[in-house]
Amino acid sequence: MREIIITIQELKRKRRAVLLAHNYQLDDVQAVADYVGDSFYLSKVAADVKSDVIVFCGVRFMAETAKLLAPDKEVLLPERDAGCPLAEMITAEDVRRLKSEHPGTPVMCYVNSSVEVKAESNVCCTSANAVKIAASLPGKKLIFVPDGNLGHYVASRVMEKEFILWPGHCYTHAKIKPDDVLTVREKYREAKVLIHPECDPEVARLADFTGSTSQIMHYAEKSSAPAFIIGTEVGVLYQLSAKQPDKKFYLLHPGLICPNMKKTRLESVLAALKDNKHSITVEQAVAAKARYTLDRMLELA
Ligand code: CIZ
Ligand code: SF4
Repeated sequence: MREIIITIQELKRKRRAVLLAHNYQLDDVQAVADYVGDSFYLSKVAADVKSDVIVFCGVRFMAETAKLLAPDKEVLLPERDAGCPLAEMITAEDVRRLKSEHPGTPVMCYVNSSVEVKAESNVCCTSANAVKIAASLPGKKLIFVPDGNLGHYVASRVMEKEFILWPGHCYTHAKIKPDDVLTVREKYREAKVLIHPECDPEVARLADFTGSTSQIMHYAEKSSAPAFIIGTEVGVLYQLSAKQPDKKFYLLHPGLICPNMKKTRLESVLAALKDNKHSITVEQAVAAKARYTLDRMLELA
């Protein structure tokens, strides 16, 4: 075993720490983690896990979510600048304006959002549970922020409601164009096309299946198809190929690499454990409201 991995394991034991890694992390970071999954699964782990320290290998909003759900634990984000541009596409002020324009309409925020935006919202969601939660909310109207593509997807599944959408998007997923799908379909005729709902709705429309990373993995596991074209970040290929070596997985677009997710390396994880980098704090003034929004998601999902 590589020396760095041995040292990480030792420090983990010494500090009573667990490593959580998102499905979009580098392969060797996923390999060393105690829990790997999507943000919904990792939120539940953070809320329940017995440890003193959580090292969150992901991006800032995920570590902040863990801190909101486990306020007594030390939550570390190994790379301080690992952010999510989509989460930064809306401010709490924008949400307040939307609410005043649509009085009484509930606000559902994607977990890819700041603590302040969560605090202004009524319920949070991830891509794995957004449809279920939207359908379970009372009323005929819903404000959905900040991902317009995911919002569009949810609206297409919850037809009885009117959706007020925000034009946020993920640069990585937005790279895929409908022509890319048609080209790969032509090349790999036997393959199923699996797409993340952060992609353009025109792209999602061409998919055999649209779902979150965990749902995409589940679909590929259950399907008898020999090959799959994956329309989400490249990190998911690690687990897909490791667990199903007899099936073929092709990335739909070479640009499906999230630069922020890829900032965390084994060296960052080691430094996080050694030097307590970077300790996450959330503003007390908004923590309780944001936590309520997350609790509501965990109840309804
Ligand atoms: O919810 C998540 O973890 C993200 C960012 C993607 C997905 O679909 O799992
Ligand atoms: Fe944000 Fe997109 Fe990266 Fe996910 S893949 S963390 S939505 S920038």
